[in-house]
Amino acid sequence: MTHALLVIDVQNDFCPGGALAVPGGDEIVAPINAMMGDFDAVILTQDWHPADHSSFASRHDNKNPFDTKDMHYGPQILWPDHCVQGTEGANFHPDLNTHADLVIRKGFRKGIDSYSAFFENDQTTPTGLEGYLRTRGIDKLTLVGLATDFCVHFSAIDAARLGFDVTVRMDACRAIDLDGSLAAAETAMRDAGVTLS
Ligand code: VGL
Ligand code: ZN
Repeated sequence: MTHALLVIDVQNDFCPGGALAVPGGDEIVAPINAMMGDFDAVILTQDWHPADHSSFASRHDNKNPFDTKDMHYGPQILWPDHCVQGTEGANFHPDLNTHADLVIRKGFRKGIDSYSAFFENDQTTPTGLEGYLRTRGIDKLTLVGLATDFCVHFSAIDAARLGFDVTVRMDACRAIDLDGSLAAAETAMRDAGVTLS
C-alpha cells in the first residue's frame, strides 16, 4: 500500500490566539512533524477564504458567529472571519514542517464553504485531491489536524466513501466541539468505516 499523511488546516487562525482558535490546536504540531517521516507522501490542506467569504457571520445581517444559515447547498454554520487569503492567520503554524509534496487549498470560492479536502460543502464539487492521490497510487490515508469535528471529520468520511483505507489519529487532532459535534463526528466517522486510533 502507498500511504499518505493528510495534515488538515494546521494554521494560525485555528491555534490559540487565532480568529477561530481550537483549544490545544498548537499541541499537535510537534507530534505531526515527528510522524511525517513514516509516510510515502505528506499532503497539507490550507483553509483559504476570500475576505468576503459567505461562511463568515460578518457578511450576514443579524447573524453571530456559530449561528446557522440556510445556503443553497444546505445549512452552514457561520464562523468568525478566519483564514483570509494572504493573511498571517491563514499561514501554517510557524513550527509546522511544510516540506510537503502537495498543499491543497479549499474554501476559496466566495459562495460556498469547503470543510472536506475532497468536496466542497455541496458535496459534489471536487477539489481535485482524489485525482492526485489516485494518479500517485496512494490508497491509504492517515489524517491529523484541525478541527476533528469539522474539516478532519468531513475529509475522513469522503475519503472512506471514495474507497481509501482511512485512519484518523485522534491524538494528533483537536476539536472545536459545538453542541456535541465531536461525539457526532466520532460516530459518523466510525459508521463510514474510518479507523480512529
Ligand atoms: C474549519 C470551520 C471553518 C476546520 C475550517 O478546519 O475544521 N472549521 N473552517
Ligand atoms: Zn474555514
